Amino acid sequence: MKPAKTDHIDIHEYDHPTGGWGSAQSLLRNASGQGLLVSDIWPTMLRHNKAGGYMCVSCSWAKPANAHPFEFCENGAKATFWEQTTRRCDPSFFERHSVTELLDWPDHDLELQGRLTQPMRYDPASDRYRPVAWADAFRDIAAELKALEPNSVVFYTSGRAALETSFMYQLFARIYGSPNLPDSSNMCHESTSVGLPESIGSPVGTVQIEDYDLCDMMFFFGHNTGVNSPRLLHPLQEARKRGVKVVTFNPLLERGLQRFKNPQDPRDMLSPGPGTQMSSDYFQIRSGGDIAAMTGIAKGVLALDDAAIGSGAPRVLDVDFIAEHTDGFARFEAFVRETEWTDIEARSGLSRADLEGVAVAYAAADKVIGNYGMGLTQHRNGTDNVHMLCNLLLMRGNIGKPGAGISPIRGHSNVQGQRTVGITEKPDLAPLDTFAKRYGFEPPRHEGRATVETCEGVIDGSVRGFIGLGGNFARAVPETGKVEEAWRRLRLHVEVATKLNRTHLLPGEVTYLLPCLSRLERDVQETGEQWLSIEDSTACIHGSLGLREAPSPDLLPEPRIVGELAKATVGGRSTVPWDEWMADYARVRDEIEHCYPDDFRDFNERFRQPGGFHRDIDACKRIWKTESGKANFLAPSGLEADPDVDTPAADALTLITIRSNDQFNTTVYGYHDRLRGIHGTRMVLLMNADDIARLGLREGQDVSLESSAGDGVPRRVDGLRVTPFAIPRGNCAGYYPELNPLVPLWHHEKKAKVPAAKSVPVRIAR
Ligand SMILES: Nc1nc2c(c(=O)[nH]1)N[C@H]1C(S)=C(S)[C@@H](COP(=O)(O)OP(=O)(O)OC[C@H]3O[C@@H](n4cnc5c(=O)[nH]c(N)nc54)[C@H](O)[C@@H]3O)O[C@H]1N2
Ligand SMILES: Nc1nc2c(c(=O)[nH]1)N[C@H]1C(S)=C(S)[C@@H](COP(=O)(O)OP(=O)(O)OC[C@H]3O[C@@H](n4cnc5c(=O)[nH]c(N)nc54)[C@H](O)[C@@H]3O)O[C@H]1N2
Ligand SMILES: [Mo]
Repeated sequence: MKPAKTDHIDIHEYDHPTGGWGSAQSLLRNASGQGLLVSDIWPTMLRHNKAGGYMCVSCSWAKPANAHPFEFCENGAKATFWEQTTRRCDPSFFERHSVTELLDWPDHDLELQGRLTQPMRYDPASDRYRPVAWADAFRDIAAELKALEPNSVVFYTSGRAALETSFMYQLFARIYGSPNLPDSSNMCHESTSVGLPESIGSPVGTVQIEDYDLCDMMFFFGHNTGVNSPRLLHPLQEARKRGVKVVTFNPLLERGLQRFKNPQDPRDMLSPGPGTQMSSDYFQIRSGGDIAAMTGIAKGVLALDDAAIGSGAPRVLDVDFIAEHTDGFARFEAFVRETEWTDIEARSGLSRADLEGVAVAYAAADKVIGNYGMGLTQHRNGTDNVHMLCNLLLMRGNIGKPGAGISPIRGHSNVQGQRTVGITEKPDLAPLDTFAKRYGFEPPRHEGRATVETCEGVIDGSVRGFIGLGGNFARAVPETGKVEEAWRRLRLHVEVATKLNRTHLLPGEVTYLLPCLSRLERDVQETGEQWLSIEDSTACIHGSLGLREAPSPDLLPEPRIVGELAKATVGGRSTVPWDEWMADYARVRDEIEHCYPDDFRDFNERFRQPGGFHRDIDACKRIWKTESGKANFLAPSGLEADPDVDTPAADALTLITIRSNDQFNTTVYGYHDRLRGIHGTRMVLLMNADDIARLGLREGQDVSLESSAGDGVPRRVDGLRVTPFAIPRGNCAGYYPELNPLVPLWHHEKKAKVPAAKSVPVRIAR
């Protein structure tokens, strides 16, 4: 791929808060880039994240019942404009450009072509996508699927498709006979989905939006809130004004967790000050140093508790809670006491005094929320990270009470919900017996392929068919070089998508690109206008009603595409009435309620209420669905982030792959990472100034990075600009997905298999 055209590279420190006027300017630039007028976008934005409106297609952060008149943020609005674009990627575009030619285009330019307008089939003779009728596409794909061995077909989901679509999709895959249901979660919060049940017996967090108004302290571990869940800055700002302590651990100084001005608050915008200070304490931890840091804080808490026992003061540990509700405290305590401060300091890069200071603040707080993101989950020991944050919270009874809890901040807008309704490769996580009985078929009972196994299967040829319900799979995964090369050997490649991306340019022998409506758009079926639903990061279910006209008359809604494919492929093989479901999504909601009665009681009656309805999460009520029946303290095996990489060579660096303020995953809106002061290019390598000097480099120099994973596999990315940045020595950072070719496929979380994208072993190529 050619590097993106860069008109003007400008890198300088950004001296303004998150939000503020910079945010407003960025939005205007974005809207006009999509050919949108203010009069056009206003009516839409007023129904953003509101009861009776549509739910944002960007992040999964909670949608409060008492919504602000403008319940959106800079990045939610950008995502909405990007989808509403007046541009169209129609058959004439594909007539002008061959697929091989398009492979040279940067990600940004591909999606910039606008919304896909017609179903297309790849024609190998002309190397072009050509229009095809929907009926022919469904018939042909079904015939291909029937000829393939179901175990060799993968059904991927990216995290946007609604609960109704996702439920239908997983049933389709299972009736067909494939348990291969990976989703973007496998690259994201799978460490949470594996780690939390072991600790507290629930795969999702325990915090609701109201808890942010009640807490008196918060931790932020490895989440870039100002960019990736900006609406969370609003409750956070309110909390800071109440004097709540916010303690942040992040290798990079991220502006959103430093300073914020609320663009929706005129007083904030017009005041000359620097904005609200969002973190009371900000610690630039070394990548992968979180277990060490949390062990240090726990050590500090134990020391304070020892002192309290000595002086007869009230205990610092919540001993009653620990006795009644937990298991494994003694083992955990032994681990913490035995771990030396010198190791903690070396591994975390933080001082004993600082960590003991955090322990003092933690011991003084009654209600504490532990927030976290990819900085904890995308590591070799991501589940240990999750366990460790639970341990820290459990020490003082901070799970299962108002104002406290654990808050994994999810990614895609319905990624959590997809899991709830059966998108999983693990047979134990779906109610297979209920499916079998209700729909009269025998689902596969063995474990299917998650993302890493899918990549392995594409490379070794055991995966023959791939259906993508959204996403940009081949671009988002590790080892992209090898995966792309092998992709062409697939027999069948089908993508359901809104916009063109790089994965679509990797044809198999038979390849279809099926364009769908987005959630913003009206969906009218035989029984009238259709609602969809999603689950947010705090386990609240919301209705969503599209209001925009479809960008092309030839688009179909996702439930119809899934239903028609299912009908054509497995029509007579179950009792599922696909036609009735496609005609009335309320019928699908009734089925979801039947299969998941505890989570979706009175689904159709409740899902449109403001603020959504909360799924009953046992851990919130201190009911622990673990083997021990208690919340478990789980000690990590050690402090190392990456037990399998030997002591790194002197020139090795640990690469953190990050998102800019101008992207949503592989969707690159533009080249302005305003909050980090990087404009005009994404090909940067952020480095500590001492490392730049130590390695004999200079600012602005063009370098190549190569893998230092020690497995002999060549991996390399060229054309990176050395850029000094506030980052710990030995760490460096650059953008995802450009740097994905450097992530080894085996370099993933031990149990959850999330690619360890925050600790990639690299060196400067000489
Ligand atoms: N605008 C926008 N919104 C998004 C997305 C987007 O791309 N754009 N993506 C969506 C998705 S799918 C997801 S999963 C979320 C992702 O949201 P986040 O979880 O915020 O993910 P990242 O931006 O990848 O990185 C998180 C932070 O972790 C820090 N970090 C890296 N390594 C470590 C470490 O070892 N320890 C600690 N403590 N911190 C570390 C990084 O410096 C970075 O600030 O956002 C969602 N929302
Ligand atoms: N190195 C590195 N790699 C990473 C990460 C990282 O931090 N570092 N993060 C990982 C994470 S957290 C995630 S979640 C994955 C993301 O991986 P994916 O979810 O696979 O990727 P996206 O970029 O979100 O997918 C964008 C595409 O989705 C399609 N799309 C958008 N809206 C819709 C819709 O409504 N319906 C349909 N059918 N299609 C739609 C569009 O065609 C668009 O091009 O990447 C992972 N990869
Ligand atoms: Mo994600």
